[in-house]
Amino acid sequence: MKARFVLLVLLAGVFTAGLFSTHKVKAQAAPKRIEITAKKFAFDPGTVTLKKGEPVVLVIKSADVAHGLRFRELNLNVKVGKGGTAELPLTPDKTGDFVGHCSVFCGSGHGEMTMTLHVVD
Ligand SMILES: [Cu+2]
Repeated sequence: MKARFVLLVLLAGVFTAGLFSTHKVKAQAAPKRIEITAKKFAFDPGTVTLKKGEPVVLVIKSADVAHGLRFRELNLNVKVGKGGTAELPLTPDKTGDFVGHCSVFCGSGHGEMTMTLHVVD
């Protein structure tokens, strides 16, 4: 009984510490969240402009089947389930245009399903 109480207190402590650290991160600088809808066979918006060195989170929502988004050059890949949402945190460290492709086969137009990250200084 006593052991169980100690465990509860420990768990509560860990949980509280977790909450605090989350708040700290948010207080510093919450990365900008950019919502992108993926549907057969396009991403909307098709181009997103980012600033080099500025952390963002791409929030990718599927409006139909499972999709993915891969930026080979940036070594990034994320998969989105049918009707689901996935988050892709990234901080671009070079300028230029990076073309991402759908990385989950989704039908006849899959090969043309792309979007561009336009990274500026
Ligand atoms: Cu696809």
